[in-house]
Amino acid sequence: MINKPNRAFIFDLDGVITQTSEYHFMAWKTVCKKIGYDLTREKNEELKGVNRNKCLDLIMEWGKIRLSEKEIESLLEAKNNIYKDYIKDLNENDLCEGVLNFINDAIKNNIKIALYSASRNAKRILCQLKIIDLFTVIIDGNNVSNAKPDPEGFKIAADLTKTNTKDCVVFEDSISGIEGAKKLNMYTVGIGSRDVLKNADVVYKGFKNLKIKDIINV
Ligand code: B16
Ligand code: MG
Repeated sequence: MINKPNRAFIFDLDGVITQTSEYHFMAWKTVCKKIGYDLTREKNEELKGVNRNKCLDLIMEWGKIRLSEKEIESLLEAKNNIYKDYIKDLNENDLCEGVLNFINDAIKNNIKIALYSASRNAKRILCQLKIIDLFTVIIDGNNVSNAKPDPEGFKIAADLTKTNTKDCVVFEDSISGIEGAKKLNMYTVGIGSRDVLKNADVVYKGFKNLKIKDIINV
């Protein structure tokens, strides 16, 4: 008898499991104001999934702004402090609708659950949401040298769950995350809008009403 292959679901955090992506946007918007740049929602799509330092590099490039190393460091710290203030009361009520049921169903079907988030605040958020124990593997911004759209974090997640990359499904709300996972031929499920996540294999608005059998054969 042929065994079913090992399969893994790799979840992004911000914008997939919880709506902290809005807090990242608001924190960047405040920091951008200080340097005279008006960050639009449209431009913010390009910051999703992108690590903190690279976000500021992009903002400086878009606004043609030059800053000293010291100013950069201080703005990065300011952004993170504003963000951390937004998430200080985050709790299990802040899980996106349906995502917990979806993850629990996947576990019942012997699918490994991994997280790959660019955020260095990821573990703290998983603890606050009280879901950290559901993940077999957690990769965050502290564990990778190359940020999304580089596939490094996705590859580590596949290796640590002992899953072939072709048997991994990635749930992502960012253009950069979808691009990274596609480089490894992982199956990509965009969470958000089809207009933004043009390259995802399928796109859903969220996990409400989404079943595992809509994604893979169980
Ligand atoms: P931090 P994800 C990403 O998380 C966010 O989408 C992105 O907007 C943010 O800049 C990045 O984390 C870094 O976050 O400043 O907390 O380290 O979507 O990959 O879960
Ligand atoms: Mg995200």
